[in-house]
Amino acid sequence: MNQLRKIMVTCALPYANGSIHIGHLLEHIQADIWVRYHKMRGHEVYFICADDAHGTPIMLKAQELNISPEKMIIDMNKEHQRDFANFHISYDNYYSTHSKENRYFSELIYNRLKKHGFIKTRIISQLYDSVKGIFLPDRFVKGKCPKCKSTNQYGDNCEVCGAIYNQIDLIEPKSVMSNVTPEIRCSEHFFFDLPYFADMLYQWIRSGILQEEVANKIQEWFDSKLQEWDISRDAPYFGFEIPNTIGKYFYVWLDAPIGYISAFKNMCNKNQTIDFEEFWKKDSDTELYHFIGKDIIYFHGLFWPAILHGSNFRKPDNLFVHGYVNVNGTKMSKSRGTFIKASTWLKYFDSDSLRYYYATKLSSRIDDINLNLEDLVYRINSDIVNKIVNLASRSASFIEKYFRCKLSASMADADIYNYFIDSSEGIGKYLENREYHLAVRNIMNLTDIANRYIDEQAPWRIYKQEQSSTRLHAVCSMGIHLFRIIITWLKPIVPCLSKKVECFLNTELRWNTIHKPLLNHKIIPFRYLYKRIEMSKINMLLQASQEEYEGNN
Ligand code: NOT
Ligand code: ZN
Repeated sequence: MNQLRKIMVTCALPYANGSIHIGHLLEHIQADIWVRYHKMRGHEVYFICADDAHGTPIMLKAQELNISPEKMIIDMNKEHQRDFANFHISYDNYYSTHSKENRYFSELIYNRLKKHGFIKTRIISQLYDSVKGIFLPDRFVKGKCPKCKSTNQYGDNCEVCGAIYNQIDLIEPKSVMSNVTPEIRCSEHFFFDLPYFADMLYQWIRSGILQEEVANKIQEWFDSKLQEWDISRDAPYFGFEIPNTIGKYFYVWLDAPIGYISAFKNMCNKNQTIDFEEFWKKDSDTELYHFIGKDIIYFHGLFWPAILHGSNFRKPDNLFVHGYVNVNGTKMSKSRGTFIKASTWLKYFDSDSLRYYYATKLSSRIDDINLNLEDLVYRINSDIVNKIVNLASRSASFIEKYFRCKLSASMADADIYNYFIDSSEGIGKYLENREYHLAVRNIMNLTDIANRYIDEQAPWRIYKQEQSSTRLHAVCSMGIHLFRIIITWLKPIVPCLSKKVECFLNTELRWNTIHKPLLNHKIIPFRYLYKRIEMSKINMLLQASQEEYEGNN
């Protein structure tokens, strides 16, 4: 028995100004499989997330909807929680960064950083939209790249030549919102002294824990020298005001990751048996992992560990970084209908289908994942329906008809059973290492072996020759035994299907007890476990998804 661990797992906090879509779901499904697997193995795991509720885009979106940001983020939070629940993402707490706990920890961390001299102030020049009355975030201003002169580039970096620059260096800048030429205005800003933490970060990055691609990416930023980080924004801003200032707010990216801490704290408030300190104190021997997309490595690989270190909290043990989702080979697109919302998906397909398909694609690498919808339908029908569910149904029918739903008292083929059990740790290792595609491939190979066993033993032939003999009983029970092992392995991936199977097998599927076959065990009459999915739904899904955005852009 391996040692029991205490683990915190987070996903990136979704912004509170948009719906959950299949791009988000890749990450939440990836993390959920990992969490469910570790919980199944008996570890103490807390799975935490929250809405990222602050910042200019959220403020502007609320204005556009003509409601207060407070109201908008409450509605969004409900919607997000509903969508995640419908995909069976098993959060232990889902909170919001606009919370009293998050204000408390943001202030605490800021005050500690300040006390240690890690916060500097400086006057900077910024682009100001005098029509809208706000300083423009980098994504709200476009102009010509100061380096390669490409047009239509955002205020932070050039998508053509990759140059990183300051928004005031953009040539012919225009506000994306009002299309006016912004003015340059000066204002005092607060900076976090990231360069001070260079040595600590270097060690953290090079300690060998990070995915190689991630370490290399962070290394590039190191090579171009770490910069002080602007953590303040001027009013009007939706966020937390910085203590002892007037009209200065914490930049959303400061309080967003602190949301991990405060969502955990909020859970501890609700469940007093969890010890907050044990998890977040500097030398905690619990584990902390952040599942994130490759676009936010910068924040989690540099600022976040530095801020935690500088304010006397523990650091993450690792970042689990994934790539983006492409649909049918290209970037998700609203006009093509491939920017599919979680709720739209569920009108045409079930949640397990997406979970299973993503699992067949996910690895520990940061390559993009291609969601090919035809391939998905094909894979689900072929793997889940034709192979897995069929294994159960063809065995169960005899057990039900001739043996009063009771499995045999002895095992027909202990060698195959043991071969399956011997594969278990290997499959577990693949799940642990986030090589889900290998876990699934392995499980499907074993499913083929199980089906071949039934094909060769041919219970229908046995029945013709011997009627309801002991051999028929043992062979069909064997099919059910192997089916049980297979679904136990798949339980973290397809929770809905496994729940139905638990009902059918009249037992809880537990990783640590599958080595014991269900001898003499009574099962429930077989009902359909998973319905074949239809190719014709694909176009309906894309169409519906496209319509949702029409006139909405
Ligand atoms: N809302 C952000 C995004 O990119 C993620 C915030 C993650 C939280 O969707 N924090 N950090 N660091
Ligand atoms: Zn350029």
